[in-house]
Amino acid sequence: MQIEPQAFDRVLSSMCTEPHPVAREAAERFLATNPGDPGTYPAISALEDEAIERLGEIAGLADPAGYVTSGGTEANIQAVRIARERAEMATPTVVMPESGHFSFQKAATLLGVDLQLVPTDDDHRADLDAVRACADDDTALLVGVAGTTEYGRVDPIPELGDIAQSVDAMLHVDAAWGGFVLPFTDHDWNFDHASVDTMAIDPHKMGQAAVPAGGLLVQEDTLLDELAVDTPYLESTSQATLTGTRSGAGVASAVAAMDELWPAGYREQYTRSQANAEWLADALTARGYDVVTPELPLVAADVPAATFEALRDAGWRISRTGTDDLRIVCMPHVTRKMLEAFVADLDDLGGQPGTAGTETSPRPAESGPAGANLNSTPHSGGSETDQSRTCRNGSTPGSAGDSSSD
Ligand code: 0PR
Repeated sequence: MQIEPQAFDRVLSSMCTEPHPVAREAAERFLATNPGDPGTYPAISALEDEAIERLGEIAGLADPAGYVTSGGTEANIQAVRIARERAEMATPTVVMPESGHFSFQKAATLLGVDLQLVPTDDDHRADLDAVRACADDDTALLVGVAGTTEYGRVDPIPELGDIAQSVDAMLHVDAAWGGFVLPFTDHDWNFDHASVDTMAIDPHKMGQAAVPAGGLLVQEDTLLDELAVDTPYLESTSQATLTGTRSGAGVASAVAAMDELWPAGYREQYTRSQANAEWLADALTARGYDVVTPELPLVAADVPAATFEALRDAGWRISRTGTDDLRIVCMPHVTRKMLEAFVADLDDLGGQPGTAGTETSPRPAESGPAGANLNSTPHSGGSETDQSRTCRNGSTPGSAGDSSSD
C-alpha cells in the first residue's frame, strides 16, 4: 500500500510548508542533479549562484557569497566552524541567548567549542547587559536570532554587532525562519543594518521552497575559505560545504520560489500570515488566555496541558515552548479557515483558561536552547545564581555546568 505524505490541513507546529507550485515543479526537474559536483552538473551549479544572489538581495548583502545548505542546522554549524577557524584564542567560546536554536548545541559538541548561554529579557529577546557581561577575549562568535523558534522574536542585532566588535568576535544572525518575513517589517536584522559576518536564512521555511533548501550567507567570500577542503579527483578544486552530494532539487526549488515570490509574493504572504497570527492572538485573548503578542507570524499562549492534549488528540499538530506555552506557527499553508476550525475545537474541548490542576507541574524557568523542549523535557530549573544565569554553559543539554542541581 502506498503511504501518502502528511496533509497540511491541521499542521500548526511546523516551520516548513507546502512548496510553492513552481518550487515543486523545479525540484522534480532537478531531482537527479548534484550541486556538490559543479564540474559534472554545471546547470545546477549556476542555479546555486543565482540562489545566493537572491538570498543576498533579501538579506541586504551587496556582494553575496555562501551556499545552499541542507537547512538551518548546517548553516549554523558552518558559521560556528568559520568563527572557530578564524579564532586565535586557545579556548574559543560562542555566546548566544538561550532562545537560540538547539542546532548550536550540535555545533558546539561537534566543533569542541564552549557554548555560553545568556538569558533573554521579559520579552524573550537577548538581554544586552547579560551578553556584555558574558562576552570576553575568549568569545569567537556572538549569535543573534532574527525570528526565534519559540516566540518569533528578533534580538537587537545592531547592538549585538557592536558588542561583537568590542571583543573582536564575529556576529552570526540566525534568520533561518525569519529571513523571508523580516524584509517587510521595521526590524534591523540584516547585513545592511549591522556588522553581521554570517547568516542562516532558509528558503525551505518561510521561503516556500522544497526541503532541503537552507542558506548560509557570508559577508565576504574569503570566509568560505575557512571551510574549504581540496577535492583532488573532482573538476572543481575545493569544497566548502559540509555535505558532499547535495540536493539539486532543493537548490532549483529555492531559485524558482524566490524568482516567483521576491519581493511582492513574499510581502503578500507575510501580510496574510501576520494578520492570521494577530487574529488568533485576539481570539485566544478574548477567551482569557495569556498570549505573547505575535511580532512575527507565530503565536504563543498559556493553554493548559489538558487542553493541549485534547487538541492533539483531535488531530491538531501543535507544539509547546520550553515554558509549556502552546505555540502556533502561521506558515503559508495556515489559513484563516484552519484557525477558525482550531478555535472552534478549542471552544469545544478547552477547559477554563488558567484552571488550576490542568497544568502537570509548576512552570520551569525559561531555559534553552529553543526548541530543545519541543519533543522532550525542558531542562534546568530556577536554582541558578545570578552570575550563572548571566553566562552558563549550554554545550551539554541538561548539565548547566553551574550551581543548578535539579
Ligand atoms: N534556526 C532556527 C531559528 C530554527 O527555527 C530552526 C528550525 C533551525 C535554525 C534549524 O533549521 P533546520 O531544521 O532546517 O536544520 N526550527 C524548527 C525546529 O527545529 C524546524 C521545524 C521544521 C520544526 C519543521 C518542525 C517542523 O515540522 O523546531
